[in-house]
Amino acid sequence: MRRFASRAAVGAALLVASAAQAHITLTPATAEAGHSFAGAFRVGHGCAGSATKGIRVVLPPAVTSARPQAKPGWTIKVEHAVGPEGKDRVAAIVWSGGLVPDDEYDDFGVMLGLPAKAGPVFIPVVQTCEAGESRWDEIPSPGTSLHSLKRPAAVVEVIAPPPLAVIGGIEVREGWVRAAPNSAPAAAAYLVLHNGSKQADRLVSVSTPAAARAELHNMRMDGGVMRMRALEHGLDLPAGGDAALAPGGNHVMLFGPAAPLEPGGKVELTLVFEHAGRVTVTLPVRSADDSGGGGGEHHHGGMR
Ligand SMILES: [Cu+2]
Repeated sequence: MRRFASRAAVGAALLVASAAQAHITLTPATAEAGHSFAGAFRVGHGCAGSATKGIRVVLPPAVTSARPQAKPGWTIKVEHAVGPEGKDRVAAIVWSGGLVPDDEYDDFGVMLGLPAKAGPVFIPVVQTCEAGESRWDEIPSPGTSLHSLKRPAAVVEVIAPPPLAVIGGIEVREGWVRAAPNSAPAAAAYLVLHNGSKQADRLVSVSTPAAARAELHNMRMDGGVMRMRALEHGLDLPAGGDAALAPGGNHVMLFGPAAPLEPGGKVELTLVFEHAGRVTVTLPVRSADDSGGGGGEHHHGGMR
């Protein structure tokens, strides 16, 4: 993927520079929106000279999933809580039973589901030492810097990736195709469109070499049953507005995939706009677990 120093990336770099002075940090300090994050809490030193014997990380509800990496010599405890919409979520992870001398550092690995929206995610950490503890739980209020804090929480900056394509003022973002097993008759593709121009536009049609046919669909509840329909008139894109093709709502349906859609694969999708013209984007194939932002259920059974 093409990368450049967006304003968000520069902001993140500043944040990273300041976070590097904190004593428990998340590494890497940035994550791309819409992907799961694999990283570690880095313990740089003990508590005022005393060796570290455990850490407890407290995950905010913005973290949609969390899985610690096994760590030889350490015991890991995962604490659950009831999250948004009554779903079970991981509220805290505790590592104990090991020892990190004050003059050494160590990493505590995690895989986290992060929000799809760009911005910092602060994760408080309590560091327990042979003598005493340190609570890294300060979160800067908007507009203030981490520098001003004595005991800053760990932070990862979620960065919006650059658009997949820009045509006539329309940005194509956050595109992906849900992996589908070999036998699946159809698969779904998602993306977000932002119309930065002053003229309303419309996504008229889609096509792909990866499937026999591609259609714009919508999905809605009808008497307790989820139903899908082709969007006969395409998808409206108001001037200055967004249109999302996302799990549980509007989507691109790929009928008759030419080859199995496996995670790590790519799908070319051509979008035709009424005014802006046509543009081809390459979308990654991902499993539903790696869709970021929690996603929604999307079943293709019961289509009519
Ligand atoms: Cu559909």
